[in-house]
Amino acid sequence: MAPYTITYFAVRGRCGATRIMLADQGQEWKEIVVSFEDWMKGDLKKTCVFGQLPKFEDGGLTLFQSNTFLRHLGRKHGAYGKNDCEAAQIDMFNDGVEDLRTKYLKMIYQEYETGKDAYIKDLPNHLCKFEAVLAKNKSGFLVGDSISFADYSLFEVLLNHLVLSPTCLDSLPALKSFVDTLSARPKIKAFLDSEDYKKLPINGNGKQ
Ligand code: 0HH
Repeated sequence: MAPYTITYFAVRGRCGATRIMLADQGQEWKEIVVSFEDWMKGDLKKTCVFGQLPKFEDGGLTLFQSNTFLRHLGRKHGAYGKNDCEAAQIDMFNDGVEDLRTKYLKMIYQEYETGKDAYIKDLPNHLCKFEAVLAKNKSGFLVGDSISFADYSLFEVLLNHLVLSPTCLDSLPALKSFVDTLSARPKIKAFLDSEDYKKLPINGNGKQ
């Protein structure tokens, strides 16, 4: 039986990075898909600590907050650095990715028609920060010489941005190489090629 369960709407949304991480770590998981109609009944919402999905279960442990899922999996599967200093840096970069994800989601859900062009124009100012980190570290990962949960989160946010603006990495060679390398990891490649991944829209409002 799969040890992990994700309960969420039928989107990649805030579980995109978790799913990619689970796939790359060779883990199996069960998906419970919640329809808009079922969610609106309110019973499930009442059981969610912050009144929102996704929910992540690891045996008897129930978690909410998507970045918490990544941290939990990072601890369990050796993707949280080699020591406390690396772990702190991984937290820092994951928080940086979260800042970018939040800006992206605000644009997608609240100002797609009015704000998309300005968002794309401003994007290099955000992406160049990650470009500098990867160019300096040289290992191909954000921190140290092995993959961490922050790498999966950055990778997934970049995949979404490449859909929004296919040329957004053209002048950012370290980020381009990062995406190419992670996309080619066999278990990630198999997952990204799967119907399970492809059938889900990126966002819940059809914008991407
Ligand atoms: N900080 C939380 C995390 O990272 C944020 C969770 C969140 O925003 O896990 N949850 C949203 C759904 S994510 C939620 O539960 C966006 C996906 C939208 C897909 C369509 C949703 C249709 C259902 C109405 N939202 C529902 C709510 O707040 O009642």
